Amino acid sequence: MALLSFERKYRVRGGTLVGGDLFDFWVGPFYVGFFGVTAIFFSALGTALILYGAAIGPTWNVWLIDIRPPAESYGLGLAPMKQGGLWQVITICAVGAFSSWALREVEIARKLGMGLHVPFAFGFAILAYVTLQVIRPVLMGSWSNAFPYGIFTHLDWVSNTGYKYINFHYNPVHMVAVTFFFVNTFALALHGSLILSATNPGQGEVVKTPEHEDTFFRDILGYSIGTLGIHRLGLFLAISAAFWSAVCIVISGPLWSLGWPEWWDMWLKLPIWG
Ligand code: UQ2
Repeated sequence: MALLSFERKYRVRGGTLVGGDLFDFWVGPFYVGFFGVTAIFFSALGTALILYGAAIGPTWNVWLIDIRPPAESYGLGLAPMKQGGLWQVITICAVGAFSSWALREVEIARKLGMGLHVPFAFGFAILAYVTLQVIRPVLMGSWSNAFPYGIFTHLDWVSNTGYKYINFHYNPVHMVAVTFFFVNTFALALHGSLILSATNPGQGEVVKTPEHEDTFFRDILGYSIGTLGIHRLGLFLAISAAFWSAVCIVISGPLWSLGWPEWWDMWLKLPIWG
């Protein structure tokens, strides 16, 4: 079935979580829905506030624009707009926009009778952001612990936060998260190259099948994870990378405030050395 006729066949009412039939329509290729409206609202307002923050700031240089969270002294309270309040409203807009996007994914998946794996996976990205900008600052008692909205300045935040714990690479959960990111790139490189090799067999050759893909890996490793299995593995690796990233930063401060290299002193303090 051609793409356009397939879409027409599945452009049916229903599956909405909120608003019933009210926003159950499309604009061009885009499904709207209640959460399409809220996504547009939060992203438009958030973007406008970033532009306002840039306008009242010292520079229009895109690399240097910087909208900072409130100073330490404001704790978890509301700050005046120019002293971090802007950052607070922008953060609410960001969480509102990301959540709206996830729920719009849910509505579209329900319409199509699909599983909810896509919004589930996206939920881990949202969790990582919320952990950095909300959960950890709340646990530490001040919004000043969140990162600022600026291209260079958020990189400075990462560097400064890392050095606050002397060498962040000694954080054992950071090690786990990095390992998941690397294995994820490895798996996607294997999968992407395998699919392209099977579908591009060369001029005049017929496209190869999953049997060929299985056989390649059985010949070289004695094992093929399978066409469905590689996607399960990919989803697992990706959500694990996001999840352990969130854990590794949320324990830095709330659970461990010394340098991460010192954490390994626990090895010498184990009660097994006699
Ligand atoms: C595979 C398979 C695919 C794949 C890939 C494999 C036909 C099209 C890449 C090979 C993957 C394996 C053996 C798992 C590697 C394990 C880790 C942790 C990276 O068998 O089935 O489907 O794309």
